[in-house]
Amino acid sequence: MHSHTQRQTRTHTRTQTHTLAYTHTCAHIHVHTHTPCMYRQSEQPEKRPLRAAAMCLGLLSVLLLSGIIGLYLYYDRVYNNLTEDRDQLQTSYNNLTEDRDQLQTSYNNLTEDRDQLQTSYNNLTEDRDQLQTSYNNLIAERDQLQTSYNNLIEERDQLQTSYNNLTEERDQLPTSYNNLTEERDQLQTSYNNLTEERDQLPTSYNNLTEERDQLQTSYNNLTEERDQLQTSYNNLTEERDQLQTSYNNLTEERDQLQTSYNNLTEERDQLPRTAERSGCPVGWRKFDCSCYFLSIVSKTWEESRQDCLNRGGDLVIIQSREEQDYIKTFKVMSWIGLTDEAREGLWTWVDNTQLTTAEYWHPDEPNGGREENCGMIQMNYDAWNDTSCSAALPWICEKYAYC
Ligand SMILES: [Ca+2]
Ligand SMILES: [Ca+2]
Ligand SMILES: [Ca+2]
Repeated sequence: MHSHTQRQTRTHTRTQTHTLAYTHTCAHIHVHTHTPCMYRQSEQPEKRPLRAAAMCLGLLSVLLLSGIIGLYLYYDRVYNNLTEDRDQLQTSYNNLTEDRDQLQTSYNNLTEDRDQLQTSYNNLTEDRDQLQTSYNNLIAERDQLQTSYNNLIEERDQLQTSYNNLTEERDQLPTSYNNLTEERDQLQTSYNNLTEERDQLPTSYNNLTEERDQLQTSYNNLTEERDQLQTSYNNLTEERDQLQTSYNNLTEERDQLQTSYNNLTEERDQLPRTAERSGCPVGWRKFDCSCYFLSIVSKTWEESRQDCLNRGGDLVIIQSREEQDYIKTFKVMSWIGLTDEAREGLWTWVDNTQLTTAEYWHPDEPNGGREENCGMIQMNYDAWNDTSCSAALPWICEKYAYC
């Protein structure tokens, strides 16, 4: 109905426009041309435009009135329609408001539910994490239990083996028991024998202790003797070494002396007249009215005397301080012709004269008694000492010369 009303409005407006255009055409002709509307050239020229204008105004008024009425009807209907639409809209608005409030309420409820769900979700997540941890712990415990179970299985198998071994040993035990009983009886017999021997042991122990003490004493004595022998051996070894050295030195000296002797013999043969002029043989030295010979080797007192006798003299007889001082210049510990071999304490020269003075003896000499019966030049050469006649010493011969 609304669109029909609009269509009527447009048709009415088009008709009104056509009418206006027609009216305008007449006015136009009248205003812009000096030629008047010549429909009726018989009418008066002063009344015709007014009439036409009145007619146009009447037509226009009719047309305007009809248009206003039409518009009034049209807008009244439109107003009713709008009012109806507005009420419907108001109703819809109220419904929508109510729906919005319900939706707001639902939204709030949903928000609250969502928050509760979020809280529940967080709690569940936490519970899940705890469960995961517990699960992991359980897995670890299960693995440990599995390991323990395996160990227990292994131990059980070992125990089973041990049990089997023990069972076997138990079955063998009666036999072992019989053997042990037999051994025990033998041990009892041995024990009785040992008891008897033990009773005899104190006596044996005492005997053994005594023997041990004797052996200890013998051992100590042997140890002491061994030490002494070791010391003696060491001393003997040292003495032997010294003797060997002395022997070597003496051998060397002997060789040198032999050489000297040969040289002197040669000189003696070449100088016989010189020796004879001095009044002493070659190799002898002259002092006062005597010739003196000093040996270059060592012999016993008796052998020395015999050598002097062979040379036409005898062991030296010291009869004065001057002669003693001369003998001192020889600087040799040597035999002299004095002895108490025939009678202890009675010192006699080799010419059988008796010693008449003691001034040449060294202090405390003579002191040898029957052990020392021959006189010698003492170690400082200006006094005498009595010593064993079998000792080996150089010697001094004396024979008288012309003076
Ligand atoms: Ca003399
Ligand atoms: Ca004597
Ligand atoms: Ca002496």
